[in-house]
Amino acid sequence: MLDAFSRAVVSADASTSCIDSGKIGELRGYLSAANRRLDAVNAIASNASCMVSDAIAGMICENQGLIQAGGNCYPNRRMAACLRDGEIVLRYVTYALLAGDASVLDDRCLNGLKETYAALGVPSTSTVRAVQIMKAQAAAHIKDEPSEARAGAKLRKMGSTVTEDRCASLVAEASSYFDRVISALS
Ligand SMILES: CCC1=C(C)/C(=C/C2=NC(=C\c3[nH]c(/C=C4\NC(=O)[C@H](C)[C@H]4CC)c(C)c3CCC(=O)O)/C(CCC(=O)O)=C2C)NC1=O
Repeated sequence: MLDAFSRAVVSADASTSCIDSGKIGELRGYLSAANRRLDAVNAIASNASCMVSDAIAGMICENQGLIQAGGNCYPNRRMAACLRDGEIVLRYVTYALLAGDASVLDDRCLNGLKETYAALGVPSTSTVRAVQIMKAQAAAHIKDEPSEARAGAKLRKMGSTVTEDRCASLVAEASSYFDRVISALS
């Protein structure tokens, strides 16, 4: 498992070179935006159970066969496993976002997951749909712009003071980790 710093060391070592100035600049950027990164992680982590249940509910609304006999969210045992998997995926995405590196997600969550799902008959297209919903939710929470129309009375804002770019680079980075999950399952 690597983070932004150990990744720089491992890559430099692989080419027997020193850490170049471009890399140092990137790491300096990681440090100077560290508080924003922690806020982004917190925005996801403190909304996680709501995000997961909403994403899985949305996935089921769009494909109700999942909760009927023969569907992979039926019976309750499978429904529970599915919710748990949604939570696992979201948790590993937050770890990657904190570390600034995808290796923890790759090694400890995605490695072999496609094969496990194939063996258990878990439909990847449905899982991908739930992950897409979580990706959209995460972007809204990191930007601290959850949609009023969709959240209704449950609308919850983190109170971010960053207004100029709504943390666009962290939204893009988090999105890339969700995309990684999607491509690992596709
Ligand atoms: C730390 C990393 C880690 C991951 C990623 C993980 C995934 C994982 N999900 C599993 C099962 C499962 N996963 C699902 C998930 C779903 N079914 C659906 O229809 C939906 C599309 C989807 C939810 C989005 C279900 C229903 C099962 C149980 C399948 C069965 O036992 O028949 C299993 C088989 C063992 C078990 O049931 O616990 C594993 C290993 N376990 C881990 O330790």
